[in-house]
Amino acid sequence: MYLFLIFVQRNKFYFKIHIFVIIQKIIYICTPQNMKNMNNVLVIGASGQIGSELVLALRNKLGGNHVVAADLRYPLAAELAEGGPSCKIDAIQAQEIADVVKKYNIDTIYNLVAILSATAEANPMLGWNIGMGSLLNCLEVAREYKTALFTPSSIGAFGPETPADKTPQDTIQRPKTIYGVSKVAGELLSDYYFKRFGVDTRSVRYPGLISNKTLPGGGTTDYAVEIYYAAVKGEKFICPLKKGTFMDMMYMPDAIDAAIDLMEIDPARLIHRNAFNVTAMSFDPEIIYNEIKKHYPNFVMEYDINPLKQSIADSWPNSMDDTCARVEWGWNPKHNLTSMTEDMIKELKKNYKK
Ligand code: AKB
Repeated sequence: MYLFLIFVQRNKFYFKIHIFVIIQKIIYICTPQNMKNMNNVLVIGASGQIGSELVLALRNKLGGNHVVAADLRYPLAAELAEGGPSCKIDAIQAQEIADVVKKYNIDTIYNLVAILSATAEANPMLGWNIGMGSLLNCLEVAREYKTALFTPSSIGAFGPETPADKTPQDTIQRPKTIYGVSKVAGELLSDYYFKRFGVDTRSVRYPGLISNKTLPGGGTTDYAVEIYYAAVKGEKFICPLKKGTFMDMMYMPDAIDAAIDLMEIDPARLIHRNAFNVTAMSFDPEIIYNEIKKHYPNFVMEYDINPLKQSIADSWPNSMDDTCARVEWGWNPKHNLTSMTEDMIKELKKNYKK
């Protein structure tokens, strides 16, 4: 009995966490569901890091003909062009979006058009014009044609004044990058269109996304993808961020689930809309390096700090609290650093031999 009490005492913290998670799940399961159907979906930015995987997942679920893949870069890669309808859309031209929405009787738009943080910082006007221009056009089309709209936000929507650890859902948002400023403006505008016009806008604040299919471009979290490529190719990795720089991260299959699950959930369940904190893991360069070294013991990483990326990373959270997403729409990522690393290496090995 005495030993049992010591065991309970030592593990009290973990018991509390388990009970909390179980209560969340019970609340979620017991609340009646009235799923929102997506019938015909338009993905704008289909060739990008999220889009190229989201289109395939949606086609798998809804059928190829029900998912239109659109991008400025046209024609699309064979995998996207062959599985269903595809077209060229310049998201800065509202009429081009409206024409496709009309033609295919679209009820849900995924607007994935964005210039990532580091690139946007090098050309702020471009970052703002592309991010806000495409969003405003999508919001207007969504209002006119009564479609739902998903537009990702980011951990970039937070800034140095935000609590860095377990960043709450509702907190200070004073980002110091043009990317972050446009993400906060996007969250506010999307909430505005919901409240003022009833447009069904929904969004998540994505952390760094790690994919084995499409490379990101110009983001602050890109190192966490590039490090896997270096390891599998047998190259030395030069890390642009300092040891101790913690950021939230997520494996792409979880990011795709988030984008689909949120758009399907009964709207009556949503207290928040734009945008939900979602995360799957938080690590610094040393932690991911050591995880990869379990597979490649001779893998070498050196540091050459990129001051722009470092300053951006320093202004972002170390780890977010995503309880609201878990409670309101059942967010529950499947991958942690260990399972992601195993899968990344397995998949990349198919294309790159050491
Ligand atoms: C970036 O690094 O800019 C993006 C993001 C976290 O939004 N990956």
